[in-house]
Amino acid sequence: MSSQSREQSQSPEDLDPCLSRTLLLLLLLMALTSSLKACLVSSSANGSSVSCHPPAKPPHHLPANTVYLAVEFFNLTQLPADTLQRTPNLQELHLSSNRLEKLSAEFLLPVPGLKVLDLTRNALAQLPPGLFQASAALHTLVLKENCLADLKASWLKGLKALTYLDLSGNHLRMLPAKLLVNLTALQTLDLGDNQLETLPSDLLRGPLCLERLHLEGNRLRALGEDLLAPQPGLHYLFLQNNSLSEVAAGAFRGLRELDMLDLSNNLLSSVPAGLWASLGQPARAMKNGFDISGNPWVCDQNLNDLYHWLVANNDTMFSRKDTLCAGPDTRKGQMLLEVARSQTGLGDTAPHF
Ligand SMILES: *[C@@H]1O[C@H](CO)[C@@H](O)[C@H](O)[C@H]1NC(C)=O
Ligand SMILES: *[C@@H]1O[C@H](CO)[C@@H](O)[C@H](O)[C@H]1NC(C)=O
Ligand SMILES: *[C@@H]1O[C@H](CO)[C@@H](O)[C@H](O)[C@H]1NC(C)=O
Ligand SMILES: *[C@@H]1O[C@H](CO)[C@@H](O)[C@H](O)[C@H]1NC(C)=O
Ligand SMILES: CC(=O)N[C@H]1CO[C@H](CO)[C@@H](O)[C@@H]1O
Repeated sequence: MSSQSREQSQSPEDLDPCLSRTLLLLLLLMALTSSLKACLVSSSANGSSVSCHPPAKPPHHLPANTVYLAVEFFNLTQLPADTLQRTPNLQELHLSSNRLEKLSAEFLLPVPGLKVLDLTRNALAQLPPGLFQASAALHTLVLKENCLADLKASWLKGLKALTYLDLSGNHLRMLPAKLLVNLTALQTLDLGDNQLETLPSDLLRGPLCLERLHLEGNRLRALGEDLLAPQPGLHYLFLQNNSLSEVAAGAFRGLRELDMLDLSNNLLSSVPAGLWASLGQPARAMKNGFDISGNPWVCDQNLNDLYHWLVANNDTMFSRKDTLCAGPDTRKGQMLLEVARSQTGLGDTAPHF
């Protein structure tokens, strides 16, 4: 059997398909590697989409009808000044994961129809004033994970249609009061993972209907009465991972639409009575949940108002097991919700003060 099969495998009739299979594989491999070295270009009725990632080389020539351009993961420190000169129809530009330090003020002038600009993970420490003077169509601007430390309101001039602004993961310590004053269409603002210690109290005057506000991962210590007042339509509010120890009694007063609130990992030991009145049951269901875990709650009678609110809203409470009392000594380590149940007469055991 074995000698026969060896004989067979050496016969010319069997060598042929074997060789051609190897050749085919080789050709396929060559085609694959060469296609990896070129940008992907696809066309549709709307125009061309060009997508470049290493090991391809950044593109030299772009089709004049390019509507979508991605040049990502190249570590480019700069772009040729005329990059967009011959692509007047461009709608989306994705430049994430390069090392861009600067953009010229004229960079976006040739592309007034641009709707999306993604500059995630670059090295921008500032933007040139006037960058967006012709960007009246831009609705999404992502500047996440750059080196912005000090914003100027004038940088954003011209962004009449902006609905989504992501400034997370920068080095922001302060914000100018009028930063958003003309961004009337803004729906999502992400300021998470910066170094903000305070916010201008009128920061949110400007947008007519903000829906999502990300402030998590900063160094905020207090939340005042005024900040959120101009945004009664807010649906999502993220304040986790700050240093909040004080929240004003009226801080959430206007928020009649809130579906989600994250206050976890702060320094709250108590909150004023009345804070929760406009949130959750019976006013409305905070349907996407709330999280107050990771705070050093002092579970005494000062939390009575919170106890009642918690019991009424227990269905959408996140991280119950991590929402614990840090004091007084007799309650240390107990679950806040259990204490709330016992204090409102709903628990199995009802130790009173
Ligand atoms: C073409 O543009 C229209 C309108 O902007 C859009 O709805 C459609 O999805 C686009 N088609 C492609 C293939 O990008
Ligand atoms: C970009 O830099 C990263 C980190 O230094 C490196 O891992 C990656 O290979 C670089 N990419 C290119 C295309 O040079
Ligand atoms: C807002 O718009 C007004 C009116 O067009 C203009 O005078 C002002 O400079 C703008 N402010 C900012 C910060 O863009
Ligand atoms: C909060 O901070 C912790 C520790 O610094 C981190 O592990 C976690 O991912 C952060 N969570 C959010 C939601 O930012
Ligand atoms: C999920 C959950 O525990 N829901 C409870 C909320 O509180 C009411 C009344 O106290 C209970 O009936 C629910 O089961």
